[in-house]
Amino acid sequence: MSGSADRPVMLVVPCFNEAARLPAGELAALAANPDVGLVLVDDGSTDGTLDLLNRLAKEVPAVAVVHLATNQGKAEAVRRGLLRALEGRPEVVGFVDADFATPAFEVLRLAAGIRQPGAPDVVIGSRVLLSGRTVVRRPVRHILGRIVATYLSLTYALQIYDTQCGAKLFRADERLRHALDAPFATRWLFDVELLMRVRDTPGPPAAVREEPLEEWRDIPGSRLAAREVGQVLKDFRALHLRHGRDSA
Ligand SMILES: Nc1nc2c(ncn2[C@@H]2O[C@H](COP(=O)(O)OP(=O)(O)O)[C@@H](O)[C@H]2O)c(=O)[nH]1
Ligand SMILES: [Mg+2]
Repeated sequence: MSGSADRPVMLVVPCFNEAARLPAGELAALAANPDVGLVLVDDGSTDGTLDLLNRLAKEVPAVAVVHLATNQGKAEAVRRGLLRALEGRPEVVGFVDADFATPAFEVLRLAAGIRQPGAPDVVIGSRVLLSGRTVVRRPVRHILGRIVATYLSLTYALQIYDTQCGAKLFRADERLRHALDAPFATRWLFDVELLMRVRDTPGPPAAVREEPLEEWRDIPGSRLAAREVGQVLKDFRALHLRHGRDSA
């Protein structure tokens, strides 16, 4: 780990072979906010991502880098980044995909929402194609994504329209620390596993607010390759084994 980024809002960006795709402008837009720090996690990349992240951390004080020597997958990359982010005792932590399909201004809006008095404990972005908003998804991904999100929400009684949007923010409290103690059983459906862990931690119920995004764009170059389909199926099974008892 390098750099010292600690700020009230700490955002984790998992990066696996992102050297050609990482949008410097979006990172700069986030890091320009004096309340925001970034934890960029290199997930065992083989394409020069680590050098790029280290250069950024040298140039921008609000950027820290976590280096995972071997590829662990997005779930573990995010978990390790969040654990690093929590070390500085921020108010809020969150994560966002390296392609910034959720643009920086939207991430900042979600962060502002969770810092208001009486705000919820968790704020998540939601890709709802409402009139007047820009939500651009390829039809096949849109349909498959809707099926997966609807299934997960109903099966685990989450009442969340879009469980899989890449932008999620959390109040940095003990409940979240506890939820991040152990590695996730899932590799791709970890968002749902994390939300269930937060929900199932003893104490007052966590308030979750889903925020429809003004703008979200599917960015080409998804790192979720077709060969990961088998892993996604394994994730469904892992969720079922651990949380089947919660089924509605
Ligand atoms: N595919 C993949 N992505 C990873 C991994 N580790 C971290 N990531 C990051 O997880 C995010 C996945 O987003 P993306 O590839 O756009 O997937 P999408 O959800 O299909 O659009 C990116 O920021 C990746 O760099 C990994 O092992 N595999
Ligand atoms: Mg993407």
